Amino acid sequence: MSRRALITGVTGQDGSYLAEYLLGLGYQVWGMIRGQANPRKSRISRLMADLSFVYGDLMDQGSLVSVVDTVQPDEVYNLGAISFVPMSWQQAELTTEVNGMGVLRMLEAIRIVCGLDKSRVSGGQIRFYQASSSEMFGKVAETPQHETTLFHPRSPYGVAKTYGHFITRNYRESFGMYGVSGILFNHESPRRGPEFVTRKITLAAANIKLGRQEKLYLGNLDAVRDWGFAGDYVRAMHLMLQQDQPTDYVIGTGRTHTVEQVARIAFEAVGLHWRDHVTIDPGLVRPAEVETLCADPSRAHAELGWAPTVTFEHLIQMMVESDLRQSEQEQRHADLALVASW
Ligand code: NDP
Ligand code: GDR
Repeated sequence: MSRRALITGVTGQDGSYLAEYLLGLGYQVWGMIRGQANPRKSRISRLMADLSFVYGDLMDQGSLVSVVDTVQPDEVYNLGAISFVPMSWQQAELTTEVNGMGVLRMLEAIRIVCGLDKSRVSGGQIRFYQASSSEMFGKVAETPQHETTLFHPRSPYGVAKTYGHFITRNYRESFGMYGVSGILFNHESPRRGPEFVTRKITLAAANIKLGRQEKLYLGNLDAVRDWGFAGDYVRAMHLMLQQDQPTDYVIGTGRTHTVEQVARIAFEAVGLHWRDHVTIDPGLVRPAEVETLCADPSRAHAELGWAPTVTFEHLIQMMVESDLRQSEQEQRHADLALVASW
């Protein structure tokens, strides 16, 4: 019988790549969706026929028990979150509830469905993956960051993720649960939300090239990140749940670039110079910034055999090309609509 995976956050960037990847491996994949107008189909439209859906929300304990009971998964991937860091200052309590308490609720749902029976929980019947984040390192204690680097989160998002990280470890230590946290560094793709800096820049480069946007407003151009390709990172999530012993892993490329370098490469890809189009907006600078992040993924290399396949330059070019295609298509539709209205 094929294995069953439950994914929260299936409508997000990572959820869509993970669902695709697991379907390719022959899994039965269930996506947890929430709210009235869901699923948001933009990222998973091609997978709709192959996915199954269950309704639940990380804010609602009862719904999670029902979801786990219905799906009876072998593996649970908890990717659902409020993932945009600036929003976490505007909605700190909600972010804490979803990103922090939501993890506890899902762990409890697994425990309840397993009948609070320690042997069933620890017997590997349900393996749990928690989407932890390099944002937990925040004001970094050392560079590069590895699995034992001290955490110093700088946003309500990072603080909530740190709770989720430790409660996952605690359930592993308390109940013998197979629960792991992937401490993932920034990963991007053409499916990245337009609010995140790489996609904001690649979309703007495409739109400016096509005359559909005038300026690009950015915050801290000096921020340093370790950016990789989301498609590579979901392979690591799956590998983490296939090990004999559960443990946490740092996933990143070990290479860093600045926001300014993203802008330079993206605008060069459309034959423009970023300085001619970018304006600094101090309002986009965060109350407490994470200045620099760089992964040490050596444990993942050694134990999971995982390595990234897409370089930073290729990633940004891939995103610009996709945004050019999308922007051209939107322009054609707008032109057709104009003609039709004459
Ligand atoms: P996205 O923002 O693209 O997706 C977030 C998902 O969470 C959406 O599917 C959203 O569903 C869902 N969600 C939001 N609130 C709830 C809720 N209350 N209950 C259930 N689901 C909810 O994020 P990514 O795909 O980029 O990231 C996936 C996970 O990995 C997140 O937890 C993120 O914090 C973490 N992470 C991401 C990194 C990255 O660089 N991308 C790096 C490190 C960690 P809906 O469609 O209903 O809004
Ligand atoms: P991040 O990603 O906060 O690292 O969180 P984001 O792309 O939002 O910011 C990266 C860096 O770029 C700087 N920056 C800007 N950011 C945005 N969004 N918009 C701007 O205009 C801008 N100008 C400069 C930021 O200050 C920051 O330093 C992402 C999310 O996916 C999290 O969910 C995840 O946990 C972490 O990555 C790892």
